[in-house]
Amino acid sequence: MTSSIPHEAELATYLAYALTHNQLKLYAQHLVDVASEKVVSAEVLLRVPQPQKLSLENKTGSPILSVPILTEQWIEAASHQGLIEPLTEWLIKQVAQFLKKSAPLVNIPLSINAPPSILTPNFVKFLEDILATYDVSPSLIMIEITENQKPLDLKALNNVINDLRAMGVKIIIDDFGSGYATMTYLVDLSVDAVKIDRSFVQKATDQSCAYSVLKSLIELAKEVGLQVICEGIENRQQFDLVKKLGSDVVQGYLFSRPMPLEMALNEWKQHQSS
Ligand code: G
Ligand code: MN
Repeated sequence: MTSSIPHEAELATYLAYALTHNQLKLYAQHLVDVASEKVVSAEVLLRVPQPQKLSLENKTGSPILSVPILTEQWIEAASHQGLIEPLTEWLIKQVAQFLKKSAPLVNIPLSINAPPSILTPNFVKFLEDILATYDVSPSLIMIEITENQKPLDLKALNNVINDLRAMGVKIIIDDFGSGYATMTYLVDLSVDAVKIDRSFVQKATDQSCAYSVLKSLIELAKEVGLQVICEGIENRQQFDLVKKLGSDVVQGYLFSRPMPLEMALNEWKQHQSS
């Protein structure tokens, strides 16, 4: 076994294998309304089994990995190796099937992470078709736009966003405040909400500078009429702080760890009846 970090092409090979062999798993993490502390939605998170478990071998015949690969690294590799589209289409199909199956029990909106590169007119068509096939309301779908490294055609992106919003899909800017194009996103894209990057929340309880930045980011988003989500809430102190600063919704280990979709469904059922 080598200890080197594998090349993106190797990761993409694993990912393609896992995708075609049905080995990818979807998890969900709750989002909670700040005022009522009730679950209002959930974020869908991809879990890729570590390659040792895929029993694949590299060219020299030995298992490749000894370092865990983070989800972000899989997504990066998929983006650069032409796999992000099939991956996202697979994910959307799974989500639509899950929403259809759970509809008689609970109706909880699910958010999906999508890099801007895949938000094209074809994507809109694909989503529309899948939702129609499974008879799922677009109001149960939210898209979290993650940031791209590459410069973007923001006008084209905003056209896609407008089409998605016209369908009833909600759009969230993910990791707000941390990307190089954050302010441009805010100015040029018409979205519903921002999710403030967890680094600000986590530093804000003991760093006055981070506190000021967090306060300003929340005020800025509210000023332009957006809903504010704060992520990475791990304790009551952080929750009380973002509540005081006006966050509408929170996500984090204080309320829920990411869990398999089926487990999340059971929790929602209990939650609804309590
Ligand atoms: O930025 P994004 O919305 O994609 O965030 C989702 C990621 O954040 C998931 O990988 C999840 O495991 C992680 N996460 C969720 N809640 C917490 C938390 O309270 N603390 C930390 N450190 N990470 C979290
Ligand atoms: Mn996200």
